[in-house]
Amino acid sequence: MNKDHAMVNDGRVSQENSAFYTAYGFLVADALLSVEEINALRKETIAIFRGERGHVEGLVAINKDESAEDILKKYVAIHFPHKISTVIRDSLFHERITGILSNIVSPNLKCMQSMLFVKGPGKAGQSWHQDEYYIPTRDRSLIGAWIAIDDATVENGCLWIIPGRPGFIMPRVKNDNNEYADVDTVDVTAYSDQMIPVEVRSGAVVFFNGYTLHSSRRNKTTDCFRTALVNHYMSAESMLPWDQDGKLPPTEDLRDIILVAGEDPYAWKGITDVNQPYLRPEILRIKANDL
Ligand SMILES: O=C(O)CCC(=O)C(=O)O
Repeated sequence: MNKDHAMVNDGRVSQENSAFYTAYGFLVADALLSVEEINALRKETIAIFRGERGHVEGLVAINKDESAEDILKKYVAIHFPHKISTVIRDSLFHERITGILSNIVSPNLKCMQSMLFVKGPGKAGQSWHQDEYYIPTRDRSLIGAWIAIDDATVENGCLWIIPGRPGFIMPRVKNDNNEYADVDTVDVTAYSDQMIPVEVRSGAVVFFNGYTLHSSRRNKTTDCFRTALVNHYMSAESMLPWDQDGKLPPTEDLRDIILVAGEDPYAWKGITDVNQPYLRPEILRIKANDL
């Protein structure tokens, strides 16, 4: 594996980048967003968690005197912030991001999910998983665009990736590692010498495939947040049989999507608006009831 081929320079995907993504399931684009764009996202994050952009299920009433830091420290993440924030919604269309996605996924692209992580000091991370376990696409085109709003380091809980894409969804087992918030995980002991931390500077974007094993560890700092916005995309040619683990009625093609590039071959089906923003529970129990 030539790690240099993971780096997308100046937003332009080279042949080496494409081959690397196909083989190893991730790419990193440094400085893809400008300082101004990152500052706007940072400001918006505070407004969203203050409840100033609209209702978020689970967000507690805000005491107006509380500092932004004290408010953010209470939470880990909000799912679907793009439903209430135009700044986050605009980020889905970021040209340098969709340019890369058009190259490695499809010129026709839709987004079905956003997640805004704050992960303050001491907060646990996300256990090993493959995103396609949660968000099934029919053509395995799912991809996360993970925008570093703060610098992400090993200490504050950056992403970890196991390069390579297992060609199948790995079974989930009980998690007993307190680095992670979740009750379940993937048993990755066979890959323990292959895990790499993806340390990036604010403004970088990490792209990872829905089959790529990834996780993030506890934020071990006492004073740093690790804020990141993750937008999930897939090819518009594929249907999306996603019922959110039974939260939504079973469907062969969830149409709560936003077309961000190209054409939507299923446009005739129309669009729905069923997902609403909610606070990610600190301990995630999705699909893990029997563990
Ligand atoms: O940012 C994190 O801590 C985890 C992100 C993640 O697992 C995901 O986007 O699928």
